[in-house]
Amino acid sequence: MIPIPGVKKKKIGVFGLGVSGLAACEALAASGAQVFAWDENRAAREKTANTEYRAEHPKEWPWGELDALVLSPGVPLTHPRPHPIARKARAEKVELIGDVELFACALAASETSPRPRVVAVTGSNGKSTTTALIGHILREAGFDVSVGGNIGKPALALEPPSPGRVYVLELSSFQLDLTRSLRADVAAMLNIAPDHIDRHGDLAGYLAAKRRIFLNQQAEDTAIVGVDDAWAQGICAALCREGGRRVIPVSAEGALGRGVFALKGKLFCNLDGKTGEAGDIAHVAALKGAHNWQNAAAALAAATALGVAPAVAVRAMERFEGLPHRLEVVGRIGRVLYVNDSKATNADAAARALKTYRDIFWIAGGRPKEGGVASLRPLMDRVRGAYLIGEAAPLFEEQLAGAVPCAQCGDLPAALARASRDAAQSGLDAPVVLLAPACASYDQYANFEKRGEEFRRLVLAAARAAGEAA
Ligand code: UMA
Repeated sequence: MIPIPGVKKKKIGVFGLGVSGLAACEALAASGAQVFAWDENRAAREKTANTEYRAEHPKEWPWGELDALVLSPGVPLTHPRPHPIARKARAEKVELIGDVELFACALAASETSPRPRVVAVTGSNGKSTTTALIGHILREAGFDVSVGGNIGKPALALEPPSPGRVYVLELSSFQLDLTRSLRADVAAMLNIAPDHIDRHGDLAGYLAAKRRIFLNQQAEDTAIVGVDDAWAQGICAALCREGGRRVIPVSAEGALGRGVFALKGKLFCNLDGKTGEAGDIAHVAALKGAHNWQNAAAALAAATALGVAPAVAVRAMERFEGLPHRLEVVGRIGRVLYVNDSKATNADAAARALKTYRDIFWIAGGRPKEGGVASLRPLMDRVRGAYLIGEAAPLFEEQLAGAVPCAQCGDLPAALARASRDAAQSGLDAPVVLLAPACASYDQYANFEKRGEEFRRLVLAAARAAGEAA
């Protein structure tokens, strides 16, 4: 847990008692603050029953004396409309912050020497893999590393600052919206695809939130920016114009005059006027696909910014095992390969998964995002059948009509059974049953992890029944 200096005897509200809210309560209380906590969900409130921050309705809070309100990232700040608690805080002139802001303040106040450093990663897709990969490379290179943020472990639940420690944080646009003091020694923005527009109002709002990752950077800091989409290119150009930090462009689509790039799985660095090959990751199972090469290029740029030799970083990548729910190879039954990409919660992420394989029996659906899967029609030559589930199923069938045979399956177990049967009977050499929903999970699951876990559990049970080791 990270102690937070300067909050002793301060009165601080915490709204939302999920993992990040509870970590904030814990860190604030342990640092001497008086915490006022609440969550709209009774079960979440009950978790505070035997603590010094026992949940108390905000109507009872001493609003006039509150120094700040820590809002969970899932609580609407501005859109589709501000949550009443955010409106109340603004009316009472109480500052709204997130757990990452408390982390940033704690780090800024830390007297640890040499000071701990922060690598922060954002982007629409690939940020968890890149965050984990950077953590893995730095650990293998001998750094004392602590990995957290949106990837799962809340920033305030990480180990306290120690000399030379490197914090590698995945930051979502929701978290960045609630953070103003973070100074990232290395900040990476991988790519932009319209996502979470409902929460940011429009694309401009989403871009503005993402750009906050570069706030407070200084001359010796590094900004790493993916330049494979027009929006991120715009941000890269603006950062270069602004000056004040080192900017490293990264790409997986072509050679760069300056920057770090991947060509067919080979990684190259050109940071000092000459291009050098850092190594080849085409054979690394956990980094399959062009999108992962972009992640790897960004991770290589981050590692070199902290002084790791490019060849050392690439050797570490070869031992990277990947993350669950991100193109996770669950196993094989007969000739059929099963891949869990439950984290593909939007069309852009699903496109990356579809581009990685051929002869795909594709399970998609859930709660649809704006635009649905219309943009995926050009990839349907790789897909043998689409097995549709959840609220999105009728819309997706309409959008994919004529491009691929679609089956309305209702839920994941039914879709998996049907896709497995069709894949096994297809006579193809290497069919792939791929869960890449292009949707949020909330219509049928608590989160994308639960959805991916059910897929994995069902596949492993089927493998056992078939007498295979998966
Ligand atoms: N709540 C309310 N009222 C609301 C909304 C939420 O009371 O209007 C309460 C809920 O009842 C619940 C709590 O707030 O008890 C949930 O909080 P939360 O979902 O905002 O967050 P945490 O459990 O603290 O998890 C958050 C991130 N969640 C979100 O951003 C939605 C986690 O990212 C992150 O791993 C965790 O902090 C640790 O940093 C998840 C995520 O889905 C994986 N992120 C999005 C994404 O990746 O696309 C941004």
